[in-house]
Amino acid sequence: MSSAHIDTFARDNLPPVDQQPQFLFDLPELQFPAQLNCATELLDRHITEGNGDRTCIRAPNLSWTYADLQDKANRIANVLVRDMGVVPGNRVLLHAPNNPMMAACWFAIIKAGAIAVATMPMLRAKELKAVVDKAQIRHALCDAALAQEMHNTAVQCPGLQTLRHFNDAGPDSLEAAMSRQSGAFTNADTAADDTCIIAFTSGTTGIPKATMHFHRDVMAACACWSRHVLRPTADDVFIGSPPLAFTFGLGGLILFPLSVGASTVLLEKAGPAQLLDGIRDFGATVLFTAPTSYRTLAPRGIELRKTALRRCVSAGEALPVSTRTLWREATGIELIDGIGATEMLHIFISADEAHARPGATGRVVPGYQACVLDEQGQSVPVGTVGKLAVRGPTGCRYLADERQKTYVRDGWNLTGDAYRMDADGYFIYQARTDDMIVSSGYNIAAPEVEDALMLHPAVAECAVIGSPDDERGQIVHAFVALRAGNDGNDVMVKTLQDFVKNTVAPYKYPRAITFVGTLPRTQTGKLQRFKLRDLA
Ligand code: 3UK
Repeated sequence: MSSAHIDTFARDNLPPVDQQPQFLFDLPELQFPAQLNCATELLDRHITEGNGDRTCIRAPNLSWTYADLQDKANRIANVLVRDMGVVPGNRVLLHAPNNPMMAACWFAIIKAGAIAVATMPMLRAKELKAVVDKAQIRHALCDAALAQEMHNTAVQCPGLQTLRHFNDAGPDSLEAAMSRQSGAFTNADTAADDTCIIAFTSGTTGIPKATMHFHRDVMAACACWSRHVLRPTADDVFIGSPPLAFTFGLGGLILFPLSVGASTVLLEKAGPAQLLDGIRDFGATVLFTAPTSYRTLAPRGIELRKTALRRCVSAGEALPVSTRTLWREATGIELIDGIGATEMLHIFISADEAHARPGATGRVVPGYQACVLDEQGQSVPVGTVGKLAVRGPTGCRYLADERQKTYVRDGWNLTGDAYRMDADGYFIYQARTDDMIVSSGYNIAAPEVEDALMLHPAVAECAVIGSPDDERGQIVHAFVALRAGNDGNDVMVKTLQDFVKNTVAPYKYPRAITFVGTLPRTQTGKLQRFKLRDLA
């Protein structure tokens, strides 16, 4: 393999070989050529194969064919290389809400052999600066709507040399520069193991970590979970809420639809109301969003049944049985649950609608191996709770980070999740390993208590943590958001406590209950239990 990177920063900062996970390429679809540019496979290939006229990206008042997207991406790639001085291996910051121009910029960066570092639109200058510093970024493409925060960042980051704004009509805009460039571009001849994206972990705690993924990793995600579990066709229309800066969104809204020549709907705002409108107006067939969003959308089941929606994917956090049932009863669609991680790029344990088992995330995705380990790193018997370990064609490569040694042990990726596996190879989620509550010597998984509470009709959302307690070490403490029309009083506390005692083993009941209006969540829809710990 010969690297196309002139700037060798990514390769220089890979974890030492002995700290990297073991990679598996057993499947025939994982035999990648030495030179591989994933933009050629995902985008240009369709034009070469005569499908340039097919719809690729849709958004309110906009529709681009594959040829349109290629033209935009090529022009931007020319701007990057000729105007901005980007060379292969440079990192390019991409800051925008999900929209067509952001997708075009993403492809332009990959085509140029540079490394896309996408960031969530809500990030503030302080957080953006941390990204720029960590990935040593000199070039940025930013949506004009986020110009103010980008400006505040640039002021604090002298290393940031070039910046262009898009979705902007001004004379200095990216669009103006694009109009002066050709729509032809020869993609950088990158090695399959050249880094093409640096993804920051959304993180529910602590300092964000930067993960590096290669061109072949991007294609592997398409070849494994998407090809074997989702099985989309060229006629599918994808839609969803996760930001493209979150690899769940990148896969679900760009990589997987484009890998099969399907189309994707990009929405800047994708709350339940916008999703519902989008599903109806664009005839979406495949939906990607988080469990909480399925709960909010479920009451609109009658309208959803009239749409073309056929596949619904849930990831990001554990899917409660009650949410799976709620969605099935409301829409007639069985959810596809899947656990993925930024470190692994995408989903590695999942089940399609025909194989879904309530309470289980699913079975290991073709191309991956998974097992459950004890504290000593030994495999535990079927049914025993332990640490989830996975390996496959993708895996954890933190950029210059000591935490590599914690995530990867003996070639296995340790995701930080407690799981048990049943005799049929289904993996049953328990908790994040740090969300296991130990009360009077009992191990209690926070999500199990949450699932029980969620079954009560008065409960809209809830979160459970272990609060320090002199007598018991920790006690189960629930934070509950009630549905409209219910009062958070002592009677309700007693009602919910009794309800949990009757649903799961009584020792798991929440000894403390705090009523809240909403629960703290990350931009990717993940519960921030650490914020509740501060509160408690
Ligand atoms: C948790 C789940 C139970 C789990 C992600 C799909 O969430 C993604 O990546 P992150 O790096 O977080 C990883 C952690 O989130 N988790 C995710 N999905 C599930 N827990 N059931 C699930 N279905 O703790 C995991 O370790 O933000 C998800 C695809 C790409 C992703 N990056």
